[in-house]
Amino acid sequence: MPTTLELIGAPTDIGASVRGAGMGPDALRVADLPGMLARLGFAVRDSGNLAGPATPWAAPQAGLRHVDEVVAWNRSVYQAVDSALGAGHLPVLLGGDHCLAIGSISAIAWHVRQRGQKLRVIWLDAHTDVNTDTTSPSGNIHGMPVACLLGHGPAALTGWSGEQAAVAPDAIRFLGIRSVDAEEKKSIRAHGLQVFDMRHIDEHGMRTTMTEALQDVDDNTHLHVSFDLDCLDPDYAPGVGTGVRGGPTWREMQLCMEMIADTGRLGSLDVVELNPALDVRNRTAEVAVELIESLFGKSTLVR
Ligand code: 4U7
Ligand code: MN
Ligand code: MN
Ligand code: MN
Repeated sequence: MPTTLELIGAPTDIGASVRGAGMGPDALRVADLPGMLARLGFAVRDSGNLAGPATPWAAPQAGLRHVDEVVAWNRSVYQAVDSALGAGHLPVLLGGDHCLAIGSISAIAWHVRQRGQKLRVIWLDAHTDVNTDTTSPSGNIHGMPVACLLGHGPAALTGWSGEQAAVAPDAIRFLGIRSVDAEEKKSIRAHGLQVFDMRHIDEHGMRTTMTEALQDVDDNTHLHVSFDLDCLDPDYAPGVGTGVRGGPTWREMQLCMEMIADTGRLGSLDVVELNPALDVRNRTAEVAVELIESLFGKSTLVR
């Protein structure tokens, strides 16, 4: 029986301060994500788009922008990912901004614990997203999901997996990092987070970097990939709200995805921060689909 991939759209930019990520799910469908996955041999179930509150575009309050709405969207995401996993499907969250990883990864962490598996999160991003309400320079919650998943930040956004920390600090690998706020650096050091930043990729290359990042992934590991499209260099992926120069090329990102695919342990995926309002003829959505094709084993099928 083929693995069933369940696509869950979460059309919102609630955790950002640049508008447009809410159009991400449909841009990925226009770029034929479902068709591509079906051609790879998967059963694909597109659950359509979740509904949630509109984005008020209000100023941050007590260090958090739109916190009630962020909670509401993440609740829907949690439920959808939880029922996909309960049905034995592999959930693919189509964001939406990166705050949605709180709900997605919390649901995944719960199931992984029930199954007695080991969770490993690969965070592909220009940013480490480890701010909290007290450290964030923006108040934007898409810069806080890692902190929330580590059990830090507002009570309303922590503890969702049934434990204060959904993810242990040593279960995360960051890749492509090149924009880290001063307070985030302190928290990275305090938690001993493993950050493979752009300098590391420059000095060692993507192959060595991925070998390191995937070390000790075994056949009891559930691999979750949280793919923020601003991980890529903006030359290849212009359709993002918080782009930073100097990211991996299309080809480097392909190798990253291929090496994750080679583990055979991919168990869930977030595709976030795609902003069609800033894109050029849907190029970033198409690039995302090409990379996700490798992540789900395009190249291994021809070996
Ligand atoms: B994304 C930022 F200050 N660190 O917290 C912040 F630079 O999900 C950016 O990675 C966060 O795109 C980017 O606002 C969040 C900023
Ligand atoms: Mn980012
Ligand atoms: Mn901690
Ligand atoms: Mn991010």
